[in-house]
Amino acid sequence: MSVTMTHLQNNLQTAVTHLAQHPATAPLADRLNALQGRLTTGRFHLAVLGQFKRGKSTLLNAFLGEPLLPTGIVPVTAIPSLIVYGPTRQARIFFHEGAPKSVDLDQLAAYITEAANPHNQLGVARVEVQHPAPLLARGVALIDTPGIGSTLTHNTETTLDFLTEVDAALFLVSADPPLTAVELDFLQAVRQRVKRLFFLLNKVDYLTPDEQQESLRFLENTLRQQAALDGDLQIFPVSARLALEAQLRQDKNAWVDSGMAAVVARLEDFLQTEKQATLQTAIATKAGETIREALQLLHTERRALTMPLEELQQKRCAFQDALTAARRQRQQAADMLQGDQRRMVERINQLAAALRAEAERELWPVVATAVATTTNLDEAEELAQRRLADATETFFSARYAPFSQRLQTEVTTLFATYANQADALVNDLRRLAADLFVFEFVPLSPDEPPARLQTPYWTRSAIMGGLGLPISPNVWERMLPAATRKRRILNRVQPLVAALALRNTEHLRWAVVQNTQQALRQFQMHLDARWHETIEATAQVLETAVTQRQEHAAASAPSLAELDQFVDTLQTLAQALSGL
Ligand SMILES: Nc1nc2c(ncn2[C@@H]2O[C@H](COP(=O)(O)OP(=O)(O)OP(=O)(O)O)[C@@H](O)[C@H]2O)c(=O)[nH]1
Ligand SMILES: [Mg+2]
Repeated sequence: MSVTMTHLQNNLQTAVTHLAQHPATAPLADRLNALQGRLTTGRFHLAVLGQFKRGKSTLLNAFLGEPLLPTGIVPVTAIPSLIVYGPTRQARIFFHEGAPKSVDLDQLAAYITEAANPHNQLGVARVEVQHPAPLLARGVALIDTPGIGSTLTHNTETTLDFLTEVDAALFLVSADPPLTAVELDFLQAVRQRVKRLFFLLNKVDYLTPDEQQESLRFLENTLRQQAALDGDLQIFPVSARLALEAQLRQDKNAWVDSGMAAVVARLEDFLQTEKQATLQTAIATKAGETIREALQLLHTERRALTMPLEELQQKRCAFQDALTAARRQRQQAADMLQGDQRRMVERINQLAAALRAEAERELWPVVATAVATTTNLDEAEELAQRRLADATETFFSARYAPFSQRLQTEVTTLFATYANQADALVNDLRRLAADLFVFEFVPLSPDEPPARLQTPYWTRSAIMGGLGLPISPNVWERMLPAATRKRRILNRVQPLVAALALRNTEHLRWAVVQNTQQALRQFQMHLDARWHETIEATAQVLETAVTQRQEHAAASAPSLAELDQFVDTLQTLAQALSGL
């Protein structure tokens, strides 16, 4: 762990302990706690992704230096497993319902393999394994995922659902067979969610040096042309199997030959430069601000305890009046936000309806042309369905990202307006408190509310969705004139066009509506928390001071001395954080 990281964690811990002990600042301790949580569990999630049987679990075993995760020649991994740093080897199983359970590592297979836990009948949500491997000590969680694209489609779904939790990924392919269409589809879905990808060509022990070069060239070209990847595209050739063997024999040369030394070096460099720095700076800044906020509450409290009681009561009234007006404005803003949310859902529905109509317009001619131009009427219906499937895929794969990006822009703009209003309201009251109780006013920096919409992914199954109709031109139909037969075929395929257009737009619409509503709930919660931690807390400080003063004629000396000491501690902490 880096020096900065240790300092930051220590400072945060000290601040949490202090803030939690004082009534006025206790809610701010919760905020710091959350930041601390992000720093520790803000563990970097590095997943291994790929089609079934590409060697994902074997690769992770090579990282760990022992055959810990089950591997095999049939689809094996059924549950995502997070491997995190821990001094002892053990696993915790988390279920969709009920309490988690600790088990020995040799029992892992009973929970995470398709054979022992078919269709996840045990209801396992995820598994967390602790292991002392050095790479993990850098605050990275390695994640084994179920392979996609096998006949066990629930495994694909599990992995797709898990993508939101992935920060960066090793995308594993191998040469036999080379990159498939399913993998390319999957890669598209992954790229919408995961910003940083490393490509690994596994099982190179099967290849001669020439074949390996050819494979790498093919992979690079395919990625550039079909997945539109550009820039520096580094693909690491590795043999996970040889790497694991090298680890077990502790053979350094064989480890280098397996290609894994290069992968680990790249990952370490990446974790060092890109990951930690960003996370730490963000957290130190936020923590500094939280502490300054606490200082403002303490200044208010200190003045309230020392000014003449009559003056304090006047100032409390002035603050209360402003607070009542501000609470009304907040309520109005919350109502307007609800209204805007309803309007946004209506807009999403309109956009989806337009997309559906456009899909039908574009897809129908594909079917009509296929039937009109075919020379073999016996195969016309099947041909029309195939062309329709391809055209549907092309149409929707091009539309998904722009559709949700457009809404992302709208949501971000909408939230920015409300966040600015809320910032202004909070700062007005803070300024008033500063004026009334005579201390320097430092405005809170503009808030960055959570506004991320998740981009929905499309899958072939959502696109095709088992809508194909049985095709068996019967003997009777074969005797009809060609024009009549064509008309009958078109009549049968037409509902399929409408159904595919509906099903796909509905899939997209539903995902976007859910995302928008969730983003909005988070946003409102975020605004509420900020308001309570600053403004309602100030009001509370004044109430308490008045009560305290009425009960004892003057503020007691020890309580003032304690406050002063608290202020000193927080000032030192704020300074330490700004230096990180
Ligand atoms: N020759 C060779 N075989 C490998 C290599 N890596 C993995 N394998 C073999 O490939 C098969 C599949 O490996 P797994 O690690 O289970 O693959 P997976 O991607 O985790 O599979 P799922 O969990 O089912 O998606 C096993 O028989 C491994 O021994 C390699 O580098 N070279
Ligand atoms: Mg596996």
